[in-house]
Amino acid sequence: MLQKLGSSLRDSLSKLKSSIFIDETLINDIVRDIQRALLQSDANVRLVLDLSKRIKERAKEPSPKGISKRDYLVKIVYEELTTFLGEESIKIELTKKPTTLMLIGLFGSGKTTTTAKLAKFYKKRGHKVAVIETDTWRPAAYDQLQQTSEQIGVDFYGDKNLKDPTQIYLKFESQVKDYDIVIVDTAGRDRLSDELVKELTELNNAVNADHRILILSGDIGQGAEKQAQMFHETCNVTGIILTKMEGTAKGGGALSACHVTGAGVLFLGVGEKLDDLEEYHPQRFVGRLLGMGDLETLLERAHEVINEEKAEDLQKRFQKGNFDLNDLYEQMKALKSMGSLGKIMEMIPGMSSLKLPKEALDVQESKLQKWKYAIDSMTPYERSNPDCFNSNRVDRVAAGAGMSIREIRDLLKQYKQSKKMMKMFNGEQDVSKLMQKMKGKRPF
Ligand SMILES: Nc1nc2c(ncn2[C@@H]2O[C@H](COP(=O)(O)OP(=O)(O)O)[C@@H](O)[C@H]2O)c(=O)[nH]1
Ligand SMILES: [Mg+2]
Repeated sequence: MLQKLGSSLRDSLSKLKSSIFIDETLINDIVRDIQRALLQSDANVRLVLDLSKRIKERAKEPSPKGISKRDYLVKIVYEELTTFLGEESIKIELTKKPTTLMLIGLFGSGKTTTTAKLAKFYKKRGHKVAVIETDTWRPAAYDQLQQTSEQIGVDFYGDKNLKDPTQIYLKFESQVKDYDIVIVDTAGRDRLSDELVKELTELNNAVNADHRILILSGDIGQGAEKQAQMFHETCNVTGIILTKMEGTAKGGGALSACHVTGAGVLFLGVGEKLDDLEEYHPQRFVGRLLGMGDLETLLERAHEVINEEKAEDLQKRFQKGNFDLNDLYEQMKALKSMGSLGKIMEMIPGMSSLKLPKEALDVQESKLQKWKYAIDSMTPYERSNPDCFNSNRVDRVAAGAGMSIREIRDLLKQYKQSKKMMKMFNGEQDVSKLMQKMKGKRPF
């Protein structure tokens, strides 16, 4: 996500890290790089100039005791960029039952898709979710949401025969009382026309939603500011979700533009699939952009896919030090269901700065697939006792899996490395120390 912005920002930070003298010329240079990177991401010029001024001013402060000037500057850049792109994470509070969310926005911004993504997000967390389709403008919305709801397993409400959104909502209002969360999808237009304003105002009065969430496409860049203000006047927007953030170079501009409107960004849409939704945490996000890795997000995601029981079980096994090939297999499966390796790599400290080419990542994915075959070809005893492998066993597994001996040996090597990593994870509670240890190590 925002690869270009990320790599330009990382480049300017490495300039900082590798320079011998930290003087005004260097600081100006770095600030100019950051400006360029943000402007290319369609950030507003005035905001970028403000940011530059703050960085330069703070750079004049003497660095606190025990911190080098260089590290202090990295910290300043990190903090100022975080403020620029959102400051604090905000969350949708689920204070009452049902908590109602109404999603609004223009045509094609991603309302219906995001309705389904949110439904899945909350269902996964154990909430009882209902969705209501009130878009009578685009009949396809009904089928689209009905199908995805079925796929996710949440209850869908809608009526194709009614033409008035408010009427549709009122028809189902009493039926959705017992849900934890009700998500109302609405119709858009290609601009905020009088007709849409009238429709939304009426619906908004009827729904009286706890959260009115504006869906904006990230590719409108700084245009987000104006759109957010206009929708705010109509519906008093409580939060924003930026979609299509994975494919646009303008995401940085969109994020900073949302921030100035005062309505915080709740989530980012990062793909067309139902799982492509991320909670937005500005600090972690900037950490990722700057290549500091994001252990927390990674662990959060890992937690979701390996169910709790299994996670506990795995953790216990790691602690006892009897991590075997069965566990490696589970770990690989979990990694696969977390999404593409590329996305995961971005979150592991130290990995993002490796700048692995796309082809290398593809190879890794196919390697995982092969290793799966290999592990399948082993006997249960071998899986639980990987140390038993001699050349006979390696030969047999290679033949069984249709792989070369070298590939099997690679797998066993990988197993040993993972085991070592796991030991490290266990012993170390302090994240910064952990990051130190992980530097230069590659889990895959
Ligand atoms: N790449 C990408 N596409 C998205 C994302 N969110 C929505 N879309 C696509 O944007 C298009 C419009 O989405 P839709 O939900 O129908 O928009 P609506 O008119 O606001 O309801 C669809 O093709 C979606 O698949 C996203 O986060 N990333
Ligand atoms: Mg729609």
